[in-house]
Amino acid sequence: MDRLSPSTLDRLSAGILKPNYDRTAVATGIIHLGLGAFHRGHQAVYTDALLRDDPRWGILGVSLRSPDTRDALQPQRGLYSVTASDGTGDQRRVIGALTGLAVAPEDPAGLLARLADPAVRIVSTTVTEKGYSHDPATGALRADDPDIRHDSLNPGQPRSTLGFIVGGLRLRRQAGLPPYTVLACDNLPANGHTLRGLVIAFAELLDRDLARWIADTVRFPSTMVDRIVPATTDADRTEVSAALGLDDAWPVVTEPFSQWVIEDTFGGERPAWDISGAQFVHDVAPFELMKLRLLNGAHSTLAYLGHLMGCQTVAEAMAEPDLAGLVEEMMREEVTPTLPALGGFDVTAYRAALLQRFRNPALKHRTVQIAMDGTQKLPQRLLGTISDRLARGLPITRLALAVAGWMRYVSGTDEHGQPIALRDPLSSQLRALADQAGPLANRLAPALLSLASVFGRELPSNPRFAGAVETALDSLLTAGVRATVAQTRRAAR
Ligand code: CS2
Repeated sequence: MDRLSPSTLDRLSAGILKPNYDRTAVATGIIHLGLGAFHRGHQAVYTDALLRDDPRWGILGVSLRSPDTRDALQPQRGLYSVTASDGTGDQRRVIGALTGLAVAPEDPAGLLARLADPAVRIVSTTVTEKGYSHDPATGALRADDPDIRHDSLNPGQPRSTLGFIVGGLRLRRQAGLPPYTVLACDNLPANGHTLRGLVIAFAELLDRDLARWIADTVRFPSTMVDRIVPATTDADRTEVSAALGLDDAWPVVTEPFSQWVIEDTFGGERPAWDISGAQFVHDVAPFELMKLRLLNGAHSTLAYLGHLMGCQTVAEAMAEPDLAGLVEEMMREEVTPTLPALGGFDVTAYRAALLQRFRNPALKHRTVQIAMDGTQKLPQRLLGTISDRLARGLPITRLALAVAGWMRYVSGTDEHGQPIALRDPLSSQLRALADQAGPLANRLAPALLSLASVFGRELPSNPRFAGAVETALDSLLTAGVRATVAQTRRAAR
């Protein structure tokens, strides 16, 4: 089969949308750090839809680690397909928004030079939670992070997200150019505000005047991003290529739903992403809190408890009646009352739509993918909700089980004694704590709660929280996951 590329686009199967603009006229106005499936299935799609009207916003897609995406997409000159599937039908579209592909470690100085190009007015990020070199419990910079240490000593050859963002701004300031707007697109609370604090803290390690210039001139709008985009599998490649009639080495397979809410505080011109369906608002916080706590909180709960029950995918976890019931009740009874009111927004319909999205049989979203990096995800997904409820004297039964599910998961073996492969930046620390504590809840729970970068200092010393988590973990370890989920549902009613 021929490869998808500009010269084969005419041979695409009928019914597949393709770029409706002249790609050779598209300039690079955005540099995106973190060229994963999520960016390609979300922000790049919104951008693709406006390039015919405004070709200034092509995207240079940068991978910060692996060359895999560049290697797959370079022969396709950046073209790839996005398939949106709800289980009954597929919509396919070829995206042409990537004007270039780069692998940062191959030429860090070259990337800094690109960042200094005045035509680039936005630098966006999807580098996952752990890509911000911060302490998830507090949002503070981890100055002892090896990449941060390296970048503060070698600012001309950075490795980290912060090193590149600050390095590019430094060159622009030296050249007397205006800065770019920095657009965080990861699932972090107040992601723009958090990234701003980290960028300034890192810049302070290099040059106080630069840090002040950044604080005074650079804009960091916060965003709420939402689309479920599982990692691409070989089966996806085969199926998509057959449907396209052309070989696509790295297609994106996702759901029809997509949402992007952006704080409208750009430093200069910005793409009219609202024309392609994004929402520019004054304050993203209520949208962000709702999404992180309802969608991502439920996702992590389904991932840990579901994986322990033997479910490979979110859809399989949703087919477990007690688990699906527990998650629905947790969202309705425990999470929703902590959310600020969003005028005119129907949160009941939002929850129902989420459960429907989780059931999407076409997605095959693996529980292990969502379970990874739990230490970076728990604070904004579950612990913030728990703190809010404790402060109001409200019960946390189901949320505590979700946290205990994470503890059971990171303890290292499943109910059949099989090892669970842990993927987390703190995995060696987790393993050591779990090994030392052994499989006893009254040792394992306090050991894991001592991780201040995840739980902070206040929460673990709250006896209601510590007690609820330990009780749930004890039940998971002694009665098993299935029985505990069913029992917790009854107890929480
Ligand atoms: C998921 C998210 O992998 C995960 O942890 O919870 O990537 C989720 O699919 C997206 O946030 C949906 O917008």
